[in-house]
Amino acid sequence: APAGPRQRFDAMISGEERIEPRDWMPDDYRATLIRQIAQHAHSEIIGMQPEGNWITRAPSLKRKAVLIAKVQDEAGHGLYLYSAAETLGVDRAELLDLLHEGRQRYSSIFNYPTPTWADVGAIGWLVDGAAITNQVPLCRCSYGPYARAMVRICKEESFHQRQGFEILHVLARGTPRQRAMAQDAVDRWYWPSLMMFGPPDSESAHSGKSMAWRIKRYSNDDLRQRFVDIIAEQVRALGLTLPDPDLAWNAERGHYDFGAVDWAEFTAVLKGDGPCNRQRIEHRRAAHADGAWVREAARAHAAKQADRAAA
Ligand code: FAQ
Repeated sequence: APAGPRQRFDAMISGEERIEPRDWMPDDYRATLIRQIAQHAHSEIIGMQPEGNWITRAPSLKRKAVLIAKVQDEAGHGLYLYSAAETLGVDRAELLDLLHEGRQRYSSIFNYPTPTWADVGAIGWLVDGAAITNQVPLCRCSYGPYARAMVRICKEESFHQRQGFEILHVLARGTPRQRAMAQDAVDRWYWPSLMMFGPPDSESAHSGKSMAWRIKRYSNDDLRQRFVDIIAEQVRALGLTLPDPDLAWNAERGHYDFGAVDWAEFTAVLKGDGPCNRQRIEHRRAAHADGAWVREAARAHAAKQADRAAA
């Protein structure tokens, strides 16, 4: 007898074939992808705010040009990701409404403030570094449009990570005040960057299914460990330290041990009680309202084109 759609889907997943928009897929596979891709897209556009804060105050013309390019890349990543989500049968306008109503999430990391220029360096090094660690395996995600979007995004994130590292490297070799500013930024971003990987595996509601469907390839804790192993080495090249007294090489495990993440802080940020949650969402809603005339103009233009084509 011919295989049913579910058997075909299962065989494609276990055979490492890509699922494409027109293929049959289980409802909960579709729902999981919409949740994760929308959250990822929202993170990219909300993630423009903390660094966007420094565009008008970047310390040189060159730094300003690089920062503008980086923030524009984030907008672009948001757009590729909304497009990937739309292949699953949702509309981006609907997803934005859910974000604005607080019914879909964005990454916890973007609820922290950027009081100094060194924060731009720390975001590039730690936040983009964590993002790459999480996203490289997503290039092999079972859903084709998401996996393909990730390939280009990862290339751009690598440039972002390098520019952040270089900012910190320069500051760490600057005046005592610049060095202190770099260390302070690293101290403030280290723990929140570890939280980006999500709750511990024992608390991760979606990991089991997402790993079975090959959306996720590694668990939250495995990726967090991989990231710590990388930054524990890189911080030495910077000549700075990580604010973690328990950070130590464990030869037996072949990994760095690290301290306990404050999961109560993570939960509070997810609930909306982080330092900048309200500001971020208000700014986003205002930006959306300010853009209403652009959407209106685009609709009017499309209608005119359609009329002309019909005439
Ligand atoms: N923040 O069951 P799990 C970037 C939620 S990088 C907020 O483990 P899952 C680049 C989770 O949604 C940042 N919420 O979930 C950039 C779930 O909520 P629910 C974006 C979080 O999905 C750099 C609940 O906790 N990257 O933007 C977080 O299997 C610089 C239970 O968690 C991505 O989104 C969190 N950190 O694993 C831009 C990567 N962690 O639905 C600008 C793609 C978990 O039960 C500047 N996403 N939650 O209410 C993923 O890989 C996964 O979704 C994880 C979470 C690993 C984040």
